Amino acid sequence: MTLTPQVLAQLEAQTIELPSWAFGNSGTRFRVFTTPGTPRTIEEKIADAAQVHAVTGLAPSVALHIPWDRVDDYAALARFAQDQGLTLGTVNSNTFQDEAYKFGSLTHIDPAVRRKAIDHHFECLEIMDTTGSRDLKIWLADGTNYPGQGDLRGRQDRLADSLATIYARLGADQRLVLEYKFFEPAFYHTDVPDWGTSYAQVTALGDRALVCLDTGHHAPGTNIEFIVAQLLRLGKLGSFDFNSRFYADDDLIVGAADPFQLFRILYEVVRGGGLDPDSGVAFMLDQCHNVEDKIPGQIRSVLNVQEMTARVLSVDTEALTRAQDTHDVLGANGILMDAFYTDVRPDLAAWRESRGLPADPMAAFAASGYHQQVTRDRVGGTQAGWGA
Ligand code: PSV
Ligand code: MN
Ligand code: MN
Repeated sequence: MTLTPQVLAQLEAQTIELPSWAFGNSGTRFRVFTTPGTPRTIEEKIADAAQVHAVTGLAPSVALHIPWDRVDDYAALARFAQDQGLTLGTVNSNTFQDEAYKFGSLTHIDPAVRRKAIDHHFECLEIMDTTGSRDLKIWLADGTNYPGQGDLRGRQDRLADSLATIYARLGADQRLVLEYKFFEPAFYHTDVPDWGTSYAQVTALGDRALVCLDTGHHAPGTNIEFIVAQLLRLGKLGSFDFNSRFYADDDLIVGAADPFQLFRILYEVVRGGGLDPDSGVAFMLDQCHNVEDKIPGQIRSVLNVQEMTARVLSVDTEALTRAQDTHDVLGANGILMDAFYTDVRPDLAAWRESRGLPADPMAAFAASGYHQQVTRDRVGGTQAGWGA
């Protein structure tokens, strides 16, 4: 075993929240491919998420997206999740699919549209009251396509007002996390493009407002781990939306495109105390599976995060600090790379088995027959899709 009992104890406390929308069909603007057995309801999405947790022990909660996952009875939904061994987690608002929001939502020039968007967030908070969810996640599609189209400064001011109105409604145990994204669907400017803007806006709100970092929302070449280090230093890193990207906001399996980047990000998480259970940093996936099977896609994703966390936890931090402090440039780099290149998979498989989990969760799910079963059962109705 290269993983010490101390490392394993830290890994045991790690949880990663799954996005309900990962289980629906999704695609690009060119085509949404369908998969037999895809859920038609939020209950079916939760049942699929439970499969991920059952074979990994890593994913005990599911994030909702409203209105995609709107139901009449959220208490019943929470009970349903509980029966499946899960809890309902972050509630994601959605002000990006309504005609009224063509020119903005929380930033809109028209107070009636802003009111509508604020009321939508109040609905999300009421859902959270019922489900016991802690976090309200806000990502806005607000922005403009052409220079001069809108007043950048006025939009920031209106955003601040709208967010303050929402923040004032948060329960004592609830938090608001504001996600940034530098482009898309608006192309010239977005109203929360970067961590600095998100930080400025949430700092003005108060202690229970934090930044959400979606790993896919940065320009190519951005040093994301530096942002992680800075936000942890400032006490304002609320949550992660993990995924990976090659070119745009691809929402691919975390750690698939650039495992080393995931390692570097998680190194700063650990370094900054973000893995400590009381740090308040929430680990979530925000992914879509366009051509691969969805449940195995989610299983692979949480395992990638766990595996990379294990490698990070095996960094010889004392030796690293010594090398850094004595300006041993290549020595320090070598210590980090040694951990990155350590294959922890056999250790993790053995540890899983020792906890009553399958050594190989991907194989266990494939052998379970669940996919074949839901393919037979889920006939009729409309398969869930990204945005429905
Ligand atoms: C926007 O690109 C985003 O990352 C936000 O988190 C949304 O809630 C999510 O995608 C929806 O898929
Ligand atoms: Mn996201
Ligand atoms: Mn995104």
